[in-house]
Amino acid sequence: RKLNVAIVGATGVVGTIMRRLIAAERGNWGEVRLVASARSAGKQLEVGDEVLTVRALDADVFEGIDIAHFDLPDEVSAEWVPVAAAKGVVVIDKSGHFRMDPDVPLVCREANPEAARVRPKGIIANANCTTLALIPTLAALNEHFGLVSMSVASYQAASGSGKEGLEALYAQLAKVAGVEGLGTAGSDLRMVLGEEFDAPFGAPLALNIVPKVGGWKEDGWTSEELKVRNESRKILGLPDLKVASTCVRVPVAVGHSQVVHATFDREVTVADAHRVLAAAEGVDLVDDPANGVFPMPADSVGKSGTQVGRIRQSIDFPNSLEFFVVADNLMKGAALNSIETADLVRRELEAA
Ligand code: 2RA
Repeated sequence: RKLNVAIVGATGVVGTIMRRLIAAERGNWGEVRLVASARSAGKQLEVGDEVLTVRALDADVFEGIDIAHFDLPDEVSAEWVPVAAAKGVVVIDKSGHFRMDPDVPLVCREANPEAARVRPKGIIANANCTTLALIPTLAALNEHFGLVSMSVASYQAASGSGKEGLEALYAQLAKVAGVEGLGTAGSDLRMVLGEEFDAPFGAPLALNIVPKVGGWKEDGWTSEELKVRNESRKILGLPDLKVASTCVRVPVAVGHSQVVHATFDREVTVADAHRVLAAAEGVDLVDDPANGVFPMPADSVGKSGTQVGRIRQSIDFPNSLEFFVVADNLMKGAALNSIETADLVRRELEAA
């Protein structure tokens, strides 16, 4: 029989992409079930040509489901993922709640596909979008050159904060458009936007950048910066990887970019890196400086591959590379990675 799949959190920006990706592989599945909060229950949503009615999240909604994709706030996942898993559903959870649990694999198929088979709690975690943008490139380079450390600075899109973030950015852009000289004198930007536009980024995003993504943690780090470090270590199987990270929100709709300084245990030339990355799964090499070709968030939207370019051998550190990575944060950073992990599980269950 064909397996049945649920999308839990089907109405958000990631849920919309999940429905599109499931529609593209509809033939692989029996029933597709859409689940959301009670507020959205009864809504009619499309999955390809089908119109499905959204069901409310409750214990009964998992009856007959084999694999469930969860895209819910951390505290809601913490409560409901175990409910689904207890019913024998394999859950692929995008929240941060289970990622660092030693009994929950954190899977990115370009790095550790085999980890998806070992899931003592019936739960597989999907990493944070910023981490996932890096992993395909890092996994390939690590396999060939031995990754020792990395320093990362991110340029993260507003949609990382979901529908609310995207709508706030568009509202701010509409407000600042055409205001001559705005942002050049005193605090005029803050006055035009008004305090209400501080949400959800903690500061204006139009004509600005915000060097804080996620919540504050100890010693001035943010949750996002710690996720890049801890999740990269776990997925790459490098518990001692040295990582420094600074995460920044920029006025971009979709596409998380990162500047990376990565150090390896041997010398790596640009030609070496090109050879490896041109053949790497999940990586699009976009690096032709002579012709002005480099990755940008505007070109990453909707793409399955992570885009990497501006690769340089560090002038003062021959074992280090500088490069620029961009990924659609809603695709590889969220929906696509979850779909790819589900594909690993589906093949395993079908072969059993
Ligand atoms: C962000 N990484 O961009 C977060 C979302 N998971 O805000």
